[in-house]
Amino acid sequence: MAAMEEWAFPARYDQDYLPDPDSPYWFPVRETMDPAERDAAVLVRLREVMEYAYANSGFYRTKWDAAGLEPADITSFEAFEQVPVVTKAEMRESQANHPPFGDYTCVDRSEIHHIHGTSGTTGAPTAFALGRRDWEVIADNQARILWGMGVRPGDTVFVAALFSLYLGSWGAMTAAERLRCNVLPFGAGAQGMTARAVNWLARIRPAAFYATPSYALRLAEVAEKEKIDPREFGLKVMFFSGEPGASVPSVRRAIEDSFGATVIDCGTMAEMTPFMSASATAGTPDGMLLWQDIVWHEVCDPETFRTVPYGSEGTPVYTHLERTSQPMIRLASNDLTRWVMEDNPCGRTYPKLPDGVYGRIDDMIHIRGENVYPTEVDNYLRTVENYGGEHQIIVRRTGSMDEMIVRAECTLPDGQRSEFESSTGSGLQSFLGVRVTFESVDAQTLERAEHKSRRVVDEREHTRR
Ligand code: 8LH
Repeated sequence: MAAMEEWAFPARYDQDYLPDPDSPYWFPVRETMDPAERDAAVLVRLREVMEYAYANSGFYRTKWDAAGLEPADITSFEAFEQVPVVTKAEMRESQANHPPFGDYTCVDRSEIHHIHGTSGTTGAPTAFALGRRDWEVIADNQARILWGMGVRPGDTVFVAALFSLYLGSWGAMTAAERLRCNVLPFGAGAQGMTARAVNWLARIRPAAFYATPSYALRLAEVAEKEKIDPREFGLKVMFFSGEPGASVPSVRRAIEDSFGATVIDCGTMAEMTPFMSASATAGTPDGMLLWQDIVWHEVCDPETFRTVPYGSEGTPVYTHLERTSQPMIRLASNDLTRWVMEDNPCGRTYPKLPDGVYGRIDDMIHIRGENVYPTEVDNYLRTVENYGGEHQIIVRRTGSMDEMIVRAECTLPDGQRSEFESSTGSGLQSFLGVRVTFESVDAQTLERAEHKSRRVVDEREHTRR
């Protein structure tokens, strides 16, 4: 077997490299090799990354000393699964005790190239410090993944996501730059910006587009108001991250139908940038492949953090194989997914998340002994005629019982909605398998997301919200 291309730690990629224009792969060996051979190389790498982190970060040294393990012990994946996971709470604590970037940061402040952060409005934000060298490696890795999606040098990439603390937009932009695309860093979130985006898209006709799935649907609505058919934008590929949607069948279909483009799901977490390491490809456009030679993805039991067998559901746990500034080693995502290992039509030998990431464990609604994912409500409502495109899920405690109220927009005038309400309510109830109180409101009255949607209002006292 030929050697894995540019496989070294710390990583440094040839910045002039571009694949053969006819190749669907950026690195044919790394992407199509026997997975067992790739895993063997990854195991050696995991030890190297752990040695690096042990030598350069008080956080990991203390954590692993307490667990009684050291990097040299990692001689098998079973041993690696004993490495305790890192939680977001630990990172916040580390940053509080070792401000501003925490003692899991392994490089000097002078080497930091970008600072990003969590954008939540409550609680202390977490800062992401990305090294100069890491930034280059991130660009290279994600350019490779964009190549896999079918984006090519010279293509215009329209980035319609927030350009501030959010890493998604910056990650898409640097990747497109490395790929020698022309980038339109349009952004999102300012007053009137969506209507302007519609006009720019119609004028520039980019090949590729990046945003959150909710924002793409919002854009389609605004285009309709502006009397522009989004198909006229001529988009070839639309890639999405940040929230479930691109793998939710009816949401995916709605985007494909509106824009006439291939929809690609990607994304892990900001901490894990290059976050596109879970991504579909042009040849395998459904679900997400796990690019195991960029980030090591495990799908684990949420209690034990041991991997679950292929075919099973669990929570993703991520490990960087190439980052040196804030390497994440077994970062617990708190998300939910299912993984499989099968032949991928694109020829890449990576495992796959066939249904994407369905949502966060914290966002799952537990109602009368049943679990409901908010994305299931979305998936159902988008198949209903006269649905107005937005909804809210209210979870309330009445006495000792939990109650779920779904409030959905309807395009019919008030007074002509009784059939819509009764059939959608009962349809939703049988789709979810739980009792639902269903209400309708006028179309265009619920708030649209400019970034990630937040549709659940959980009024129960005992919940974390
Ligand atoms: C997703 C997905 C997806 C992210 N399907 N859920 O966009 C990628 C990065 C930059 C990002 O969004 O990071 P952030 O803000 O830390 O949020 C991470 C969470 O977002 C992740 O844990 C998931 O819950 C969600 N997410 N991409 C479903 N393709």
